[in-house]
Amino acid sequence: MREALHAFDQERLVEATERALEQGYSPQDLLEGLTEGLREVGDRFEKGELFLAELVAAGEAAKKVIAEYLKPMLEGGGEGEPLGHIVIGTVAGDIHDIGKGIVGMMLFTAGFEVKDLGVDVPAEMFVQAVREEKPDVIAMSALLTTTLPMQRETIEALEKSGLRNTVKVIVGGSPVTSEWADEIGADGYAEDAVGAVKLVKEILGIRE
Ligand code: B1M
Repeated sequence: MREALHAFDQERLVEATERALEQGYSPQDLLEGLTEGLREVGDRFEKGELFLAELVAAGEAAKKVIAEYLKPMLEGGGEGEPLGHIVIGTVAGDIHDIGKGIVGMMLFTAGFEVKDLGVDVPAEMFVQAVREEKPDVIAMSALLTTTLPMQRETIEALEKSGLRNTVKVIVGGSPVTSEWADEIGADGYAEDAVGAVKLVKEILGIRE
């Protein structure tokens, strides 16, 4: 799968995914592999070894495999009363959605109701969602150093609207750190999707 991602070869990635699933790898294993592969592709892009079109092709191939193979296998949640309501989105100016999608999927699988606002979500849209949906948690993803400040702006907009203390806020994405989360007054930071589920349970006082 990693080789197929590096070759931006969607067909080969699909074949490798099918083979890995036949061999008994879990969807979680494959998500981990895809994440690692995409990270390497990103590093090559950063070094100038790849063109943007190649970055796009690798991202599209990973999204196809997630949507068509892994997501249907993971969608076992949703039975009974949800453990809580989550609103998730990628902040304004940022269109990266693969990681956000995985976090949302894992939260759903764990038993939460998840409303996905999509990508490039302005602060006002998060505020409106809090007003209308009354979620327990807002989960904001940011993948660019230039869009990190939008997490802060969204928290500030929640404060201005008087809704900040009605909702917990968690942040994540590769440039996010726990120091950043503290600095902007978020309620928590998770490094990955598994961590995000743990964190949400922790801040909502849900015992494993
Ligand atoms: Co972009 N991109 N990209 N990109 N891209 C990065 C992020 C980059 C690090 C690549 C690099 O140069 N090394 C770099 C950012 C550098 C920086 O800011 N320091 C970069 C850049 C520069 C750009 C553009 C500016 C390129 C350009 O146009 N010149 C542009 C920006 C567009 C925009 O958003 N305005 C751009 C565009 C794109 C594509 C569209 C081609 C594509 C995105 C496709 C899509 O998402 N639909 C893309 C991709 C694929 C990447 C890399 C290669 C992979 C991202 C990814 O999906 N990873 C990425 C390199 C990298 O991340 N090292 C890169 C897999 C995913 C599962 O991991 O998203 O980290 P991740 O999510 C993880 C955790 O971070 C965490 O859990 C997830 C699962 O474990 N997590 C959360 C994420 N959100 C969370 C929220 C939480 C908790 C945990 O709670 C709220």
